[in-house]
Amino acid sequence: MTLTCTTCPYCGVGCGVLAGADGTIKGDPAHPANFGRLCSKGSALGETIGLEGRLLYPKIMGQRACWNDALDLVARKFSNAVRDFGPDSVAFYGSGQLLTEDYYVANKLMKGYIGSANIDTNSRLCMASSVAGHKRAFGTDTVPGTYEDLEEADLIVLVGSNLAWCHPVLYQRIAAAKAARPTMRVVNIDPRITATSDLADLHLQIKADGDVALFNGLLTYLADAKKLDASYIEEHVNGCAEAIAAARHSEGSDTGLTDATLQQFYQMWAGTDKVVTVYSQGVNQSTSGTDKVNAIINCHLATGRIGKPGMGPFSATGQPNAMGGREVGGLANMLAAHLDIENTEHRDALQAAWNSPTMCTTAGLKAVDLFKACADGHIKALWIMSTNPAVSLPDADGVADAISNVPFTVVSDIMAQTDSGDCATILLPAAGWGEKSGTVTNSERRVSRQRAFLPVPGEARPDWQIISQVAQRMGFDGFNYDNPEAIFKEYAGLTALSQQFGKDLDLTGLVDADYDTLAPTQWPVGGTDRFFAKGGFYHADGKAKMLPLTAPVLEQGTFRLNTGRIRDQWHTMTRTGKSAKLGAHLAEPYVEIHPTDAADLGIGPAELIRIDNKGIFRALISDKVAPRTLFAPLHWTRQNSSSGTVNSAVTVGADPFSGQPALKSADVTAAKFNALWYGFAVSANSMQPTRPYHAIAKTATGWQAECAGMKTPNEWEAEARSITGTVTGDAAILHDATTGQTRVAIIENDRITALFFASPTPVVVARPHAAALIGQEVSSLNALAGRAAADQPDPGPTVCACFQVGANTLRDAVVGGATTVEALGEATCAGTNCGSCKPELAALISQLQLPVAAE
Ligand SMILES: Nc1nc2c(c(=O)[nH]1)N[C@H]1C(S)=C(S)[C@@H](COP(=O)(O)OP(=O)(O)OC[C@H]3O[C@@H](n4cnc5c(=O)[nH]c(N)nc54)[C@H](O)[C@@H]3O)O[C@H]1N2
Ligand SMILES: Nc1nc2c(c(=O)[nH]1)N[C@H]1C(S)=C(S)[C@@H](COP(=O)(O)OP(=O)(O)OC[C@H]3O[C@@H](n4cnc5c(=O)[nH]c(N)nc54)[C@H](O)[C@@H]3O)O[C@H]1N2
Ligand code: SF4
Ligand SMILES: [Mo]
Repeated sequence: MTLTCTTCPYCGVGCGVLAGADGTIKGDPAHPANFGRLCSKGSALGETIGLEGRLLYPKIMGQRACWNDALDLVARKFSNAVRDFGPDSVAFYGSGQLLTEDYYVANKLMKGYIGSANIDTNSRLCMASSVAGHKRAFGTDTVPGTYEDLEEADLIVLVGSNLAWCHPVLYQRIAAAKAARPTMRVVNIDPRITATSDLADLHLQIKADGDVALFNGLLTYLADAKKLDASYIEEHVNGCAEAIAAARHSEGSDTGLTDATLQQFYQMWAGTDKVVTVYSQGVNQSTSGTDKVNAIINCHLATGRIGKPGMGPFSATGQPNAMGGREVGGLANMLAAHLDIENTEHRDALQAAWNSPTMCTTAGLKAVDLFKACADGHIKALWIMSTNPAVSLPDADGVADAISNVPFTVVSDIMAQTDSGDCATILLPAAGWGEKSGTVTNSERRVSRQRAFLPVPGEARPDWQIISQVAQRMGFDGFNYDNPEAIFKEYAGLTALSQQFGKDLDLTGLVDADYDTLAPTQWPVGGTDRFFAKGGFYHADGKAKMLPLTAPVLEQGTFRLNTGRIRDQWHTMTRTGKSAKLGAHLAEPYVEIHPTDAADLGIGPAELIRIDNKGIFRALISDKVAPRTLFAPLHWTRQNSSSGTVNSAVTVGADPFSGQPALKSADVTAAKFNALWYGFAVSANSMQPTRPYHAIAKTATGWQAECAGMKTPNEWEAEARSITGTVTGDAAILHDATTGQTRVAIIENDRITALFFASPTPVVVARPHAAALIGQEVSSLNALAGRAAADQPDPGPTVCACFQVGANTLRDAVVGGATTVEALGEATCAGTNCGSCKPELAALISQLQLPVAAE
């Protein structure tokens, strides 16, 4: 099998992948992001490239259409709206998952040809506060450091980052460096204890949004301990005294941490030169997000710990091309090549370079406002590309209504049915990962190629082509590209403007490079690999700015709902949801709740919790979250759950500088969902149970469904058939009158096609085992028992996705003496492929080796 050298389409680590058309996936040993490593999601890419559920031809109002009609209609509707209502009556909403080439042409069309800046992207939900913080401090949106810094640091501080689950290969690189050099220390700052905490020498369980106060405190500590770098400040930094004065002002602000803990952290930070502070959404997604970014950067500037090996602030980007999107100006408040909309010279130079008929003059609508403008009728034509806002934006139900309210909405996606696509007028089939070519830029400014290794299915087309074809039909020249290479070269050449205006982005060295064989390359191309060790900032006087910051007053509502990610799913699950392996880790929408709160609400283990009357979730009772706080994943949608779309319940404010919504802090109410019965089903058929509570997931043998109801069904066989989508076959039913438990097996041609378990209390059954019975020739009695046969022990819930090793198997191995992660790997294979489950293996080992109680 020939393998193609490409880049993973998921997180911003940007790992190199060797991929084959037969689904072979390997880490690329030569790629400087991962040196051959892959996490569980990357390793399972082969399971997600099948055509199941794909959108393969254009659809207008639900009906198949030809490309000609579809493109003509889109061009006509956008042109008409611009003619009748002006350029600001139309909008694009894009994504950090678009390739640089796609992104570049979308921006060019909106800003230089339509003449509006109404193009915002999901990066607004993701990186906007980092962008704003960088600009305030450095005068440019630049990540100063590299991945090597994470290995060279003596202290890594992770703030609002669950790196073990969200940037697993970076986490593994740190873990390996720490193992090789045990003096290296890691501090994790998160209101929640996470898989990442496992690597940490110190976990600061900070109060949500206590970060500005924490880093203000650090700044005053550094000043008092005489740890400031006076000569660096003198030569390269403005605003230090004001920043320290403001920090002193917020002394005593609430962080939720004890003085002793604070002192321990401050001493560690002050006493270690080589510090990297890594931050992600616990920082960005907050009403004080931009201030958090600057509070962190203040401490690095004040100590001159920036741009040197092993030192610096490091914003970990989320999406594979979050960084590339920022480079091509993919937000409503910036222009391509790091140029500024507010600057007339920048605008004129870009318009001249494009030779375009017009140029936007003011910033456009940011994501949340953009959808408000859709709701109130200002937007007449909307184009959503490569993102699923009806799930991922706060007030997701309001956003779905807003999209439906726009007279003409286009959704370009690879999937036929998504929550956003369901609200659209027209669906355009995009070529997906493996089928199209282009470039992405990762968190350390490294540009890598994505290369096609699969045929384009059906009538799908790459995004850059769809956008260019619409532009041409709107009567614009400047879009007659033959391939992504032509676009990349135009864009790389354009970064000369960035240089001309004294900015940092420089890809001109790639204009003449061979696109096909382009090796992963960091920008500035041919220049330094780190920024700012010797100053050289991008404010007018060349200096950086420390910001005077006020710590926010922390408010506690009834419950504070924190949201984020799980290890094995990617956002709205349109791709990772196809993998049975990935689905096995956590198979339904859940809310983590502290034991005292669960007791107060009368919620027992595995019962259901209702949030704000907007969502129903499985309760995961755990002391890893603080009392009065809840945590829920963002991944579930209306396609795979009845009410697991967490953003239906998330109504939040936004950061005043970046416009990034505070997705980590919805103020909600919580109550027990009083189900009368709980059910679990496995089936060879796909299921759409539509019960008051349900969630479906792919299994190796078909599908599984969790469900619950408010009314006990009259007839369990009918209920089982309806839920499992099984009309034919014989049913065997077992009902236990004392426990109220019912079991139904449906058997056809001596094979089990579906199993259904119902109970007045949460269903206890070995789920992986039940799924494994589908398609088997098993006596109906055994099937109804829902238990493993004696020679088939129940492996328990899956921990290792790659080798499908369950918690029971692991527990047995630990009890049998495998008391290190390595020994567990040898005994069970767990953790020996991608290593993403290693933090959970370590946690399991320490759980089972409880210290011997004192006499
Ligand atoms: N498995 C997986 N990996 C992913 C993704 C995915 O969908 N799945 N998505 C990618 C994308 S786009 C992104 S943006 C990244 C996000 O990567 P991360 O930011 O690491 O992930 P999150 O889970 O959103 O949030 C991180 C942590 O912030 C904490 N937090 C909440 N409030 C606060 C606070 O006030 N202060 C502090 N200090 N911490 C707080 C949360 O408890 C959570 O553990 O992940 C990327 N990687
Ligand atoms: N509550 C809460 N909400 C959040 C967050 C949070 O932490 N908490 N995090 C926010 C963040 S950081 C992010 S980045 C967003 C992510 O949220 P979204 O961007 O909305 O989520 P995705 O599922 O990644 O959406 C990508 C869509 O593009 C489609 N797609 C895949 N490949 C292609 C392609 O090549 N071309 C086209 N045209 N389409 C393609 C996929 O099928 C999918 O429908 O969620 C945000 N929402
Ligand atoms: S860490 Fe995992 S998801 Fe992120 S790029 Fe690497 S393989 Fe892909
Ligand atoms: Mo993100």
